[in-house]
Amino acid sequence: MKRLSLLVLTLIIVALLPIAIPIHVAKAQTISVSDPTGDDRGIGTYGYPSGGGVFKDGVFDITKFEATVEGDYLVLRVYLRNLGDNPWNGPNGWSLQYVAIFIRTSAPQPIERVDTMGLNFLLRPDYAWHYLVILAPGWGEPGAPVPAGEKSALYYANGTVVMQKPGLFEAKALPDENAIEARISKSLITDVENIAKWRIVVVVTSYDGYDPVKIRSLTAAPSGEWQIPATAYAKPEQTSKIAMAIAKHVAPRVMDLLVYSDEYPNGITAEQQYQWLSSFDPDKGLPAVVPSLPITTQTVTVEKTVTQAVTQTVIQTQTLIQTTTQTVVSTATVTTTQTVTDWTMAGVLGVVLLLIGIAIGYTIKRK
Ligand SMILES: [Ca+2]
Repeated sequence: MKRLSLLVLTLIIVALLPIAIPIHVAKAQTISVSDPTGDDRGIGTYGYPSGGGVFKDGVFDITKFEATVEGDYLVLRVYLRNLGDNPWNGPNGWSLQYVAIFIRTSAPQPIERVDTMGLNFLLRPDYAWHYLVILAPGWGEPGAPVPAGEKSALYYANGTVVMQKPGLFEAKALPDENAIEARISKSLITDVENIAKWRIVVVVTSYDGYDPVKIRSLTAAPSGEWQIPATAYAKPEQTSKIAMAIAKHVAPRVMDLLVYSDEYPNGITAEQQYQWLSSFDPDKGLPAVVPSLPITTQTVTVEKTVTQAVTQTVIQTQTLIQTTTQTVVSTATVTTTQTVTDWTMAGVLGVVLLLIGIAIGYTIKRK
């Protein structure tokens, strides 16, 4: 009988031990923000260049932005209405786009910047960037980071720059998805566990390897072969201000803009983009500020659904509906999936049972 009890105890301990060993914690976070289509007109008046017939409709039109943590990497994806293939064989898989992603983390940083590296607008101080990711087609070997060279670059606010490098910071096109992807090692950036709390500004414009800052310049003309025609959709009364802004270098060299923040969790409208990017003052030589001041009053309705399962997997879905005087066509979802398995109690139980088994075994042996 005693032998039977000992056998049962031993079997229980053996069964419990394997599950008491691992401590498994898995986390995944994703931000997804959509952007209106057809707003690839910069301040509202820009057209596409005609050069070489390569600037196909939609190549500068952001449709969605995603940030997600995948294993040891922060992955940023900018989706376009049309990637436009790769007419000049950019080594990273695209030729036409210059993508800038300004990141303000939720962690205070000693240095932050509001300049935009030649895009000719400023960020509002509460959107000042800690990191700037510039995604470029990647010509040249060994090459240099933009704007000195043509490789993709990760800038820190103190001026330090990391050039694209396999396994550390990768940039590539996803042609089937009309997307451009950056894959950044977590070792290069902080606060990755809080990406949903970041403030992110995404710009797409036309890449130009012959320009000093690698951004295609503007012309005040209504059409342009190798320059952005800034008055293609302008009303007659707008053209002189745009021409002066180009001359004073305060006309934003931006085709499309997306903002993600606590203030704009579901992105921005085309009208907000046009209004903010048009907030320059050529008479005073002042560039536009994004988002512009003063902050417009908005009515925001928030619907929140939280589902919790007993398996300790938490799926949190937030749907935010924004009502303004303008039509909102963008939506955003913030999904947090967290799987946490706590083996502490199982471990303690296993050890206690093991000690009991040894004690009983010792007692039996003494008898
Ligand atoms: Ca867009």
